[in-house]
Amino acid sequence: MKKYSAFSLIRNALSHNRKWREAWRSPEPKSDYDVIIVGGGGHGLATAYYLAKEHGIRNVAVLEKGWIGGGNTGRNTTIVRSNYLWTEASLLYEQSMKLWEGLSQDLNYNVMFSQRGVYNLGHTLQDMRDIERRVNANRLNGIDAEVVNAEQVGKAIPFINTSPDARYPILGASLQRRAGVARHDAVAWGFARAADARGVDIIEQCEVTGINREGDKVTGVETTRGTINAPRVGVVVAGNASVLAAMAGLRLPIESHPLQAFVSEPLKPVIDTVIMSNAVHGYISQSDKGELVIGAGIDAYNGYGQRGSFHTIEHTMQAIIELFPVLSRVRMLRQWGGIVDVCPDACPIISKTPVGGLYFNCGWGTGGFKATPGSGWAFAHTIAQDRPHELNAPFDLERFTTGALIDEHGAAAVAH
Ligand code: FAD
Ligand code: PYC
Repeated sequence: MKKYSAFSLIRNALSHNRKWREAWRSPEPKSDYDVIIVGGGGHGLATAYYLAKEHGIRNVAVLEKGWIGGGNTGRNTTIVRSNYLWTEASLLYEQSMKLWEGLSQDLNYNVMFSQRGVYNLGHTLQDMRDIERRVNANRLNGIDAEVVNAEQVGKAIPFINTSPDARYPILGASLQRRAGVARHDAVAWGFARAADARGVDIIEQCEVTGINREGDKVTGVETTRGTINAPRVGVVVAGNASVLAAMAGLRLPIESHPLQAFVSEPLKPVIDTVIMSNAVHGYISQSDKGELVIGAGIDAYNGYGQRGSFHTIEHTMQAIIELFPVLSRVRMLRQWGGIVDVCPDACPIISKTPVGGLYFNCGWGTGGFKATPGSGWAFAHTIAQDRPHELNAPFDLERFTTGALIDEHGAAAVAH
């Protein structure tokens, strides 16, 4: 068996991929579908998968202007947690967490979900009061959460600076043990393969350039590969939501910002959990390859560039070295950016729109990776039933006119 595997590895390595079986087909677009999903990130692919799996709607196209997972799905720092403050948000993220917990089995694809815990550090008495409030709120909603003190933080996280003389001394943290990280590319590929297996057409290199309507109903989209018709269109394009909304004559309460991330040269295992600090403004984990995965806040200006400004890089590095002085001589390997769409209440929109058959899923800001399965699951329900599921009803567009906002700036954490 071993001999065969080694031989097969060499044969595949020399085949220039020609004999590899494609994980999903690359079909030509048909002229008509029951549902079009615009955007082949994790959320769009998950929506298509759950439309087929949960609602039996298989005549579905996912239209992606580049390659699947090439947007924020492939650019994020992979933190998954459900410790939001308000019941509406925490139940939505917790639904996602439950789906994460069975996702590799469900997709028959290893998404490398690793429940290594997430610490949100507290550095002031007010931080600790906020942490206690959020932990209590989480527990009331049946979500695991604990308050730990500085000594426990120091024991669990080698090399972290717990000195009381630090600029922002660590007083404690919230800890969600079921939280962690997942492999972002694998999430896109796993959903794509599983959706394709259920009949969904995934069409890459196909940019949507217009949204067609007759009166107040959507009829399909214009694309760089021609007109494609469908009575229902779901738009899930992360940092481009306002651009797509404008194509349908809609305005969204969204601001687009660059958000950066960084990885270091690979190191031996030094950090086996995820650590975030709002006060020093940085977060860190370690990938399975050994790279330290680092990030901080959005770049303050609006923009559609998938890059960021130098002073944010400097600020992030200062924060990490303040928490981990021992890392000061580690070399950084790569930096990149994504575009994040932020709503005024730091919560997403998963909603019908005033245009019949047109649905938007957007505004996840800096925190939508963790929501990928739950978002797709709820959006699929909204499209299939033409009404929101009770879990995403509070995230309707209407909240911006009724005033029923759900302020999650605190739990959106470091990145806001
Ligand atoms: P995307 O993956 O961006 O997919 C949208 C797709 O739409 C793209 O592939 C794009 O090419 C396509 N598209 C756009 N316009 C068109 C068009 N006209 N026609 C066709 N296709 C189009 N979240 C967390 O929970 N945890 C984290 O640790 C985390 N870290 C982050 C770090 C960074 C640096 C960034 C940028 C984001 C981070 N996020 C994190 C947020 C998270 O990445 C996003 O919320 C989430 O991935 C959004 O997924 P999506 O599928 O909606 O978007
Ligand atoms: O939502 O946990 C999060 C997060 C961390 C970094 C960016 N977003």
